[in-house]
Amino acid sequence: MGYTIAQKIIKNHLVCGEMVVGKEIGLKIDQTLTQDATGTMAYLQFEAMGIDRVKTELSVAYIDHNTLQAGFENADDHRYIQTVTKKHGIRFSRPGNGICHQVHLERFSKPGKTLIGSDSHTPTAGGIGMLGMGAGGLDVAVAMGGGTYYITMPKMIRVNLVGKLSDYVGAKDVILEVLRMLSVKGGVGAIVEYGGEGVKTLSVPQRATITNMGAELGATTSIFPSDEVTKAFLEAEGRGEDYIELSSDEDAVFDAVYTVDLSALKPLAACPHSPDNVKAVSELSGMKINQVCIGSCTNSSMQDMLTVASMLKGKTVHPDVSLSISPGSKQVYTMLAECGALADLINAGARILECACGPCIGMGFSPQSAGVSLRTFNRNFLARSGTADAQVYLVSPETAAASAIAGVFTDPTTLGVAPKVEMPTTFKINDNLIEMPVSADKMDEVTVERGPNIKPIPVGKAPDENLSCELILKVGDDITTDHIMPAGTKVLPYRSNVPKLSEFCFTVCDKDFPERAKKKGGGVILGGVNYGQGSSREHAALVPLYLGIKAVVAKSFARIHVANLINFGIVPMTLKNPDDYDKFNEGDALEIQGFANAVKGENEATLVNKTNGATATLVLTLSARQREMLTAGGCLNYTKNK
Ligand code: MIC
Ligand code: SF4
Repeated sequence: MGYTIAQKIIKNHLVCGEMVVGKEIGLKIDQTLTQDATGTMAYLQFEAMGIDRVKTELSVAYIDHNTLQAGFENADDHRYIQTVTKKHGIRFSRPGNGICHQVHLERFSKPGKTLIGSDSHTPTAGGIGMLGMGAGGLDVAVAMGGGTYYITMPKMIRVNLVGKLSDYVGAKDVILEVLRMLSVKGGVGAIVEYGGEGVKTLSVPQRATITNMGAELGATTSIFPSDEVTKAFLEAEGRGEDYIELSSDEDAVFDAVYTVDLSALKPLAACPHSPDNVKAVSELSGMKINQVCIGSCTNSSMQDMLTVASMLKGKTVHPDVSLSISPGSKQVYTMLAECGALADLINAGARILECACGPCIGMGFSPQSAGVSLRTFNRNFLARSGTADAQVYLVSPETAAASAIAGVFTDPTTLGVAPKVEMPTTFKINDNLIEMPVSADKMDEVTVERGPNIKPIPVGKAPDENLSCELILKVGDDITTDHIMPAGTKVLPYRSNVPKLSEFCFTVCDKDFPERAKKKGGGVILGGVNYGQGSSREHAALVPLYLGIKAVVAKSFARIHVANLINFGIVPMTLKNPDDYDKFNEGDALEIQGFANAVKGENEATLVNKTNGATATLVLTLSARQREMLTAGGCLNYTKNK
């Protein structure tokens, strides 16, 4: 039996475990990346491990999220990351160099290699044939120290692409179509692999748009073959030597196969408040809009920017619309300036932002009250934009540009023939904003600078034999990490300050939650399906830990979040019978009988509702390693014990 692309890379990097779907496997990680909003924690944890130098082939720290510096906190955190990375052998991508995934794709991604990043959109690198996975900061710290990265062996989903995209239909429409077909849960436990004749019609940045937003499927990662198009991209980046050819074997076996006919695709939009709530743009045509934001790690490549510039050239953004544009990297930004396209954008009335995440993570540019915002981003979760009642739609750069001019939702295919965009055959290479670390013999000369915003990381405890506590919060399906631990300008500066961060925990769902949890000393959270989808932020585990949460009971969990819960000693348990969810209400007194034993080795425990007498069976599907970790009260204790 042949192998898929992902299986080939996994096989080459397998440290332990069997490549059997559903079983835990350990992988050797070649490269890591961090960004600043998760990076401080990752490096604090790396320091706590006491390892002098990173052991990966390449590790890069990016500053791209917390770039709005409304106080000293973010700047202090940047300085900490700059100095700690210099000491320990990690490259530092300075603020102004661009969004981690875009820069990594341009300068460092390599087909056939493994990458983990403390950011859920690390699968962007799949566009170049790399196995890129999002992980919690602690897992990234372990990998930097040469440790194994553990995942559950995924099943393989194949998406066959046939035909060729029409004018004004973009790569974004491809992934929106996949999201429409599979939903935000459709990729859980799977790797999505693209193949078929249509692949060669897509450039590497277009492929990266698709793998980037594969994160929204809940997939472990997404990946494209590495072919002549990949080779040309690497050569244009001056990295032709990094090319290897990669494709799946003829007889590779997939657990499910889907087909997307690129020629038949029409512009699509993900409607509020979920990336899989997809409709045709033609159905939304004419709806008045207030804001358009173009950029983010999904759509900020040179190709995206030139497409938008060609559509805006000589036009004016509608007076009722505010348009922001954030190019993805310094490379893109410089080239836009040099070819004159930047002038076309500015002239049309676009408000040009720095090359960073910006509005995507609520760092500025929040829409007006109840505003309709069209964004080329990947997430439109409730309140993520910074405006609680905003209506955010996720669209392609083509739809965004057409609508920005018209002032209403506009299907760009109604505009006729698209202007021809000439892509440069070589990119402008200048890595002057990537700082190299000092050599090992000079590391003692570097002083790590720590600002007053950096507070100690909470550490978990071993589980009680029987857990008696309150059902402190009951939430529904598809709870995202943006619900658990919101981001945005007011909250992000405290990513290294868990006590302060705790004041915002779950406030999107229940503004009294932090106070209540503190007063009652924590308890258990009950969730629905796909609990913890979205970001890799381990703060969505660390902060609940700080607030005394001992266990989360849910119908099912998202991959990265469940790993983060275990890393910090919060026990994730699923309801054997999902209907039992209705037997429990917020405020009920609970007992989880046999809690510690269940963690140690039993697969089940009984949840008793002491308020109404109901019971439910809880299931723990954990590997032996995870059980040991939880028994020790989390990964840091577990590693120390070892
Ligand atoms: C996101 O897009 O949600 C983020 C912000 O990039 C997160 C990381 C974080 O919360 O810092 C992610 O995707 O993992
Ligand atoms: Fe940054 Fe947005 Fe991409 Fe997250 S999704 S890495 S916030 S651009």
